[in-house]
Amino acid sequence: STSEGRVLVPRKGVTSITMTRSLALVLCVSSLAIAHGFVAPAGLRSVVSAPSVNKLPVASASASRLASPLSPRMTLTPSSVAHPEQVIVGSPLSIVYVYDHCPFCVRVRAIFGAKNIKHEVRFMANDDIDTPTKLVGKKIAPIMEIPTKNEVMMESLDIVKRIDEDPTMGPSVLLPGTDRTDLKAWQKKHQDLFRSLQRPRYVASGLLPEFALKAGRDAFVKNHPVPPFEKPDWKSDNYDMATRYAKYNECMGKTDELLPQANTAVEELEGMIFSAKHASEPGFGYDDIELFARLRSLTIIKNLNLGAKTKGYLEYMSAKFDVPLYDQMAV
Ligand SMILES: N[C@@H](CCC(=O)N[C@@H](CS)C(=O)NCC(=O)O)C(=O)O
Repeated sequence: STSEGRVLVPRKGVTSITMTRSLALVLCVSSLAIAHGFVAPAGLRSVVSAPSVNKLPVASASASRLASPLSPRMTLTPSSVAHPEQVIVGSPLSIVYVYDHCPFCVRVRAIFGAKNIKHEVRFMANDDIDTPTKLVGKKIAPIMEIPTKNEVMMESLDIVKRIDEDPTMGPSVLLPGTDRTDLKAWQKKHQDLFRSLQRPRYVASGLLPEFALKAGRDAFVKNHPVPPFEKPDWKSDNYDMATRYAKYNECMGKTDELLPQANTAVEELEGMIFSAKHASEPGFGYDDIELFARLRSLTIIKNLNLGAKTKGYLEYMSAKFDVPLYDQMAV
């Protein structure tokens, strides 16, 4: 059991059924709320935790929504962030094949959002080998397809460049990257800490599309070690799935120890972000694509104290890139 009362279980049916029911109820509550105008569609993720959802009557969910003010993200979207005119390039639309949690995938979603290019986001299950293999010959995300041009691409930054520089998709919006070694060093320094916090939470949230089914969760847990394990050892026959899930649960159980460390780590970001509208002094560009994609993952960590500047940056970029944060489904 975790400090949040969640358990990650590899194969037993009980948790899966509970999760499925919870998800169904959450979707019902959310769509009801949306239908009544209480919640913007992005608020679909304002979800109560899995153990308590069964106890929550629909009426009280709606009532609490009414009582609480709109989050800044929801009020920012229409009013404060300028979006270019929507671009529609042919039919069928361009498709991005992604996992929601994947920062490389967020880069690609971000450039489509920043240029306001109408596109389709196709979330793959984490164990889906066929879809990516048919497109590019291996299991990888992100992949971008422009059906009208018979074009398929992988490599996130190549895709970002391809889309940013295509004049048929509107004028370029990105300034070159400024080689932010400070941000890269920050990320490297805290990589283990954030892996320990984020990886179990992606799976435990129960709401990321790539983990909707047990097979997707199993594939992720099998392929992504939690520190201090190294990938080859973790994936080897030295461990079975029950052990791997047990290690994920151990990480969740260390929340009280890890969260204060994470709070200290994110304080360092405050001095590295120039403003909500651009992380680097010259202006909005590749640095923001890369930084937002990385920092968005922090928002899956419930009770993480992001500084005002970092929070403002994430909320602004989330609206500009049209990629929602995890705030309201944080675990
Ligand atoms: N250099 C690639 C890296 C992409 C990448 O590593 N994607 C991960 C997902 S976060 C992946 O697909 N790994 C293989 C797998 O999950 O099986 C890019 O920038 O697009």
